Amino acid sequence: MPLTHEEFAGLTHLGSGKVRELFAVGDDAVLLVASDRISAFDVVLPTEIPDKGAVLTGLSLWWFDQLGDLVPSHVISSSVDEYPAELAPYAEQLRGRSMLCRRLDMVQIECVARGYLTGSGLKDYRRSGTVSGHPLPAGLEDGSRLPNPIYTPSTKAPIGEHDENISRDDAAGRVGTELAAELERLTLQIFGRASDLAAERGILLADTKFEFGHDADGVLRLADEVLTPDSSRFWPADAWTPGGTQPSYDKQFIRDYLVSTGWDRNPPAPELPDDIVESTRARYVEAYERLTGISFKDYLSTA
Ligand code: Q0N
Repeated sequence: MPLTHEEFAGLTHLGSGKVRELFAVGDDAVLLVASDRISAFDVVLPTEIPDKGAVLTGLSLWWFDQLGDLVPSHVISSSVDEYPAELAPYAEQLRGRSMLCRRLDMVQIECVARGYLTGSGLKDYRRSGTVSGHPLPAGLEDGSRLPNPIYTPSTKAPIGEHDENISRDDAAGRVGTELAAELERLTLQIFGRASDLAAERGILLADTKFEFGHDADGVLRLADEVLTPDSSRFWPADAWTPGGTQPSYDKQFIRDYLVSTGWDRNPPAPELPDDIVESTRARYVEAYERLTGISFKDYLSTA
């Protein structure tokens, strides 16, 4: 069954991403739900990838666990059987793909770390030689590894628009000097730990985006989903060749298929054939299993 917020008619809907939904649970909690929807070339496709929402949720939960000594997370529980009674009617739609989280006061910037140059970072570099005010060496190409990972905060753009990289001074102006410094420190520390671990498992973490917020006690917590292929660029390490677009760990079969159809990249996108759906599903499960060392079936059986 497809997942849209209409299926959770009894809950207070707080917001939607391209492929995720956020609901209020009482006054102090939220429910983050990851659908099986997928986007490519910035368009949500009409075909879902079975279990994608569960894979991304399972990965996020595993990372929150790995990072717990660096920063606390917003997660309260991901065991549907422990959720408040008002969620019981939706238990089977939520199992594996949802997280009950503390309701935070969200920091109003996106915290991005980049280990490799691509996307908006590459665009800014080509215009100015810098990204978020970091001067970079000359001669870098699409996919180049940066001398050191950099922190490139950005604005939170409304859906349909793109986040804009901002300087660290601009970030400090928006959130305050002290918090800006803490966000930078945490973002680079988390990114360093995660990219080392992923690289050991054959996956390059090109860049990633974190969101933070403060809880009712003023404690800064890591929020949203983290270090998933939707919030990050995952590249297969064995195919990395700077100087052009790198293959995507998760979406490359879909991109190649869509290009082969001659689709002009304007909505609506074409439906995906079954073999593309199945190979993409397998890639997501493979990413989960490679990174975590846990079988995806085992994850589902504990959710
Ligand atoms: C929150 N987002 C961005 C649309 C928005 N724990 C939290 N408490 C309060 N607000 C948020 C969180 C979290 N995480 C996060 N907006 C508000 C992410 N998307 C997710 C999907 O729906």
